[in-house]
Amino acid sequence: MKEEILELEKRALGEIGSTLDPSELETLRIRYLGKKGLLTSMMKKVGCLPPDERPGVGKLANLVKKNLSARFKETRDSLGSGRVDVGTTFDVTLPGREPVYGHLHPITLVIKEVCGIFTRMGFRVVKGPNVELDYYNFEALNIPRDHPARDMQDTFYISENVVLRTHTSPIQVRVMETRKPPVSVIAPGKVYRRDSDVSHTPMFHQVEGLLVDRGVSFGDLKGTLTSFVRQMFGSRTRLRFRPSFFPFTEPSAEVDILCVLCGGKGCRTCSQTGWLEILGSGMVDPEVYRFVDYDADKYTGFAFGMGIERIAMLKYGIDDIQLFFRNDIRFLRQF
Ligand code: 2NM
Repeated sequence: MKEEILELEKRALGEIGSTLDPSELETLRIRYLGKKGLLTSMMKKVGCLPPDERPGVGKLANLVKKNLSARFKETRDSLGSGRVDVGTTFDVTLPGREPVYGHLHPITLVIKEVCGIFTRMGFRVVKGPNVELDYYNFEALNIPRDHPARDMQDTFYISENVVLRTHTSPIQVRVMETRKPPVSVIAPGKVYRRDSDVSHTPMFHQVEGLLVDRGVSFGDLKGTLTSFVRQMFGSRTRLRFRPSFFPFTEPSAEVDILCVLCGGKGCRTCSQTGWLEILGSGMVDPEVYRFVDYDADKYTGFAFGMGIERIAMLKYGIDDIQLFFRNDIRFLRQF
């Protein structure tokens, strides 16, 4: 009888091993271990054996029952509750699927690149509020009440004294108000203007910089910005400083680079001038120092500002600013 029990166990284990379905497994369990099951019936016959054989056979039968019960439970757990078809078993040797990686928006990438260049020169990145007081956005920057930039046409007014900042310069005013020179900061962020057509968006991005200390000259401005432009557009980039005007700097200069498209010959992008304007700059006007309580006889400094969308368009040869805001994955994934 011992051989019969062992033979039964072998058969049962084989059948459990080839079962792929929980209900099939349950049928199998009942066939072997149920009330009228094969092993159960065999155990009932132990009583009919000669007394000296009963303990040995009984012990073996109990052991086999325990073993089979454990295998049934184990197999049920590993099969789970759902069906597993022979055709959908896993091939653990298959290579994984490549995940779809996202990346930063091209505008964010350019902001990081610009800020990186200036932080390596010792500037510190500072932030400020997008909703700004008229005082910081205009007044302290020497933009008088009747200045055209104040016009309702250009500025989003929240209330009489509160606006969406039209540039990031108010950040620099706030820095000067709270820190004594020497200061050197770089201020990136969103700015807002009531301007919306093919070449303008009501929100765009700027990075501005400010450096104030004893003995800062226009030469320092030229050296710093030349270094920046050559890191940004290539070490052999030709550039020029062209006289300009801003209410908050005197003297002021705009920086042009030789047109990246026509190489200076003149084309549509550079309006036949051969040059592309990329940033504005100047020596901070002593008038601004009065508002922030800096001693204009002790300190001088320079400031500059650039539109990031424009820089990104020139750097990557993009002709439509709206592309940055349409979230078209075919455009975005190229950066
Ligand atoms: C520009 C051009 C020139 C500028 C000036 C200041 C401050 F606060 F120091 F007065 N911040 N930013 C500045 C100067 C900005 O953007 C085209």
